Amino acid sequence: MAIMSSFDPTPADRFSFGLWTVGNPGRDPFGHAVRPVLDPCDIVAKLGEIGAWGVNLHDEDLVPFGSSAAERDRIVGDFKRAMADSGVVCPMATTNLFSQPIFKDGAFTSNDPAVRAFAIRKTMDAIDLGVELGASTYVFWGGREGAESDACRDPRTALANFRDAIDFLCGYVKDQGYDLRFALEAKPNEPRGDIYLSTTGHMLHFISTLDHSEMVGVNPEVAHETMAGLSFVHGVGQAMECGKLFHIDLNGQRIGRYDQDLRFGSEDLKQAFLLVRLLEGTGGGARYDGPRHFDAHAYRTEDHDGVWEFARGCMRTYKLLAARAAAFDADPDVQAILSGTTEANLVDVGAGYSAARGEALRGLEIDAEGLGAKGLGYERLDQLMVEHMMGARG
Ligand code: GLT
Ligand code: MN
Ligand code: MN
Repeated sequence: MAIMSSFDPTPADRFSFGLWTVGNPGRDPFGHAVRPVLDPCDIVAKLGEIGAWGVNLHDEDLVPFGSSAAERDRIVGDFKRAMADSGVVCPMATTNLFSQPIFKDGAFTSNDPAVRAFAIRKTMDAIDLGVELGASTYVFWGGREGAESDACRDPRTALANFRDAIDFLCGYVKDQGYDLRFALEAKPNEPRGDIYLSTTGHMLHFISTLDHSEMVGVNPEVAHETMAGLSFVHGVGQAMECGKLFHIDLNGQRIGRYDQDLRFGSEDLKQAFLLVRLLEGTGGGARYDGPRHFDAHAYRTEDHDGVWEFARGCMRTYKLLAARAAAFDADPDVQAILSGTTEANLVDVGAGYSAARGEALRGLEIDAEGLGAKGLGYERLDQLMVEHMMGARG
């Protein structure tokens, strides 16, 4: 029997993969599929075997578009048996609102009310499917909700229609009595020239305008914020700070490229380290306790063995980084540098303005020149981080 290393995944790690990720046959805009399409039941069995906890899906990943009610029930029945046999659960589901030609100019934001109605109705059915499989998070990625020529639509109208759709669907979930939360996923572009609500920050504000904002959070993706050249760690931190990190899409991405969806940690290892440190809470603050979902796929060079190598790699890298983050934060040299950075306010600004506190601030003796001249030790801190990541310490 193979000896388990502590970096081998177990269901307790809450790692999940979409059917569309490990099931990706390697098609791209320039080339055909390079791997046979896998049966969803076989994917679930294999995920269980390699230590994954969950499987996520779009409606159409499981039930082909246009299936009859009887076909749907048979397919879903088989899939539920495969889940039960493997012990793999379905924590998240979503709707495919981008593949069918009807969605070529958007779904919830289409100018055509018949397209918008079709999209909402499709989502209601897909929510039923997700709940039937046990999902507690429902993702909305509006891949086609955008434009190439902005002359086609006032962006304010698009946002109003998007809001109406989400409000309506929140109402549906409540009316059905489902225990389900929504997670909105931002992306700046691709497949549209520009996509509405392009970053996690845009999403967070949009959520505050919803009728049932308490049941809606975000599903940030590494690749999507990185494409825009933004700090993923800052976006995730903002979502965590306001209690809105409901789900997360982990993968690898280089700035300035198309949406690469690479193996987690395979690019920008330092950002990946800082992200895992934030999610695991080793540097302080609450730990994220939701699913660790890998929205990524194997290189097009791979056969199915390579796909499972890819999946193991995502999970092992996460656990390796978590261990490295814990060692970094336990390092006394790191603590010595960080100890001066988070002291309490000299006057209790968090308690709000009062004339007395304003006066107290004015009365403080502050050595502006001395503070400006003081070195902060961040070069050493960053080098310590690099050395921990490379296994040279701890
Ligand atoms: C699609 C997209 C992902 C989304 C998925 C959910 S589908 O693969 O690139 O980022 O998370 O709809
Ligand atoms: Mn994603
Ligand atoms: Mn992506």
